[in-house]
Amino acid sequence: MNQKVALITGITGQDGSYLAEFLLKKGYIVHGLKRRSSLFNTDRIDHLYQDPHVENRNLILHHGDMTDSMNLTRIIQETQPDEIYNLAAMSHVAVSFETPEYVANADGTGTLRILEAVRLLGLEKKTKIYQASTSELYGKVQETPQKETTPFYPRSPYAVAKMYAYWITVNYREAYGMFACNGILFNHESPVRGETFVTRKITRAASKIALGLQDKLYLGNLNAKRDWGHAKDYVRMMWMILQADEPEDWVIATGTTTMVRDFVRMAFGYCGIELEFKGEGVNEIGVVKSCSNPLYQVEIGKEVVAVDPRYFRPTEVDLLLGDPSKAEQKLGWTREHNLEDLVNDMMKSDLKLMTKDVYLKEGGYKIMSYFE
Ligand code: NDP
Ligand code: GDR
Repeated sequence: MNQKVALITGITGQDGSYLAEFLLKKGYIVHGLKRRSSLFNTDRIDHLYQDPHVENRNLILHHGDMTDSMNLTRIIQETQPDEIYNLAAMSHVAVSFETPEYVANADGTGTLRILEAVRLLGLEKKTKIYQASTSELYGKVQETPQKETTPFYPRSPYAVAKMYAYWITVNYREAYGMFACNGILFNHESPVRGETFVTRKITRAASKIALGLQDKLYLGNLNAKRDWGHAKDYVRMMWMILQADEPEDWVIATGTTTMVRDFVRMAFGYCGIELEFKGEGVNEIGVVKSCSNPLYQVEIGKEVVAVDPRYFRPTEVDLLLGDPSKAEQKLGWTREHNLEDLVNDMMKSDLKLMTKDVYLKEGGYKIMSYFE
């Protein structure tokens, strides 16, 4: 049997890296779109890297950009993919308020470029397309929990761009009979989550504070509620969506929602540090109430969490809670990780990472001076 060929845009991101690993294990040839950058940007997929001088590689990277139609069309023509996973996007909601036009171009029109390239190349009947849609589409929510039929009300330039991408995917499916699907994914995280998303910012800071490498964690809205899942469970679902009998749109979520403040509590709790929150709004602080783990020397009563309004968004999404029952019932999707597993996985990884800094601080300077 011929090996299946997949093209992943955004392969260097969190989801792209897990998906590439997943598809390679399934025996796919995986092509990935990667941006040129002045520093190496392939950290998350370096463990999958194959020497370009070796024959029969099954992971091949191509330079490209979602804003460049000709580049995307050429790569699709050359790779003739059976499946395209369109994961590339400027994915940070807060940053999208600062770069709205770019986000419209990369996240919105970028999706059109992929769909149109497939059509122009006459691949409508061969190439299936997965579009990385988002729970941010629900924004100011009209119904809770949110499901496939819940109306959208986007609340950021990111969400508005993704709304265009959502509908153009539906339109190409209906107009040209393409197997093009939206996965409406609720927040999903992992040890390789970008460092400026709230969960990773928290697990990195909790690890550093526990190890005495940082004093305080500054956050924005502690009251926001999110339905957080594990990225590993979610990339499996992306693949399942393209193996379904019919092209459809699917909500992927855990069905539970948690406040940012409680995620903070859980992360510190992993280190045996109990926090107490005092005050309200911009004056709210988190102080250390107790510490049961002798490995971590944090002072009782120390203020370790504070609110900084610079992290507030001009328009916020207060509550997201997804209903994944369609995916569970029709595709048999199940999750292997709950929120506690996720926090543990992220904290374990970040503590390991930060411990390296402790060793470097203690012994590294001596080693460095040896080379000078
Ligand atoms: P990341 O931010 O971790 O990864 C985004 C990827 O897109 C990176 O590989 C990035 O490249 C690439 N990229 C950004 N802009 C461009 C561009 N102009 N041209 C080519 N590549 C580009 O996101 P995630 O992995 O978390 O998310 C994957 C997708 O799923 C995104 O579309 C996101 O919007 C969407 N999504 C994510 C959810 C989540 O909770 N994680 C939930 C719902 C949807 P580089 O590494 O060079 O920056
Ligand atoms: P989100 O994720 O906006 O939901 O988008 P993020 O982790 O950035 O924010 C979640 C919630 O936490 C609040 N928050 C903070 N957020 C950040 N980043 N930094 C802070 O200091 C902070 N303090 C509080 C936010 O206001 C928000 O309410 C993610 C991205 O992956 C999108 O690409 C994806 O589409 C959606 O999830 C589903």
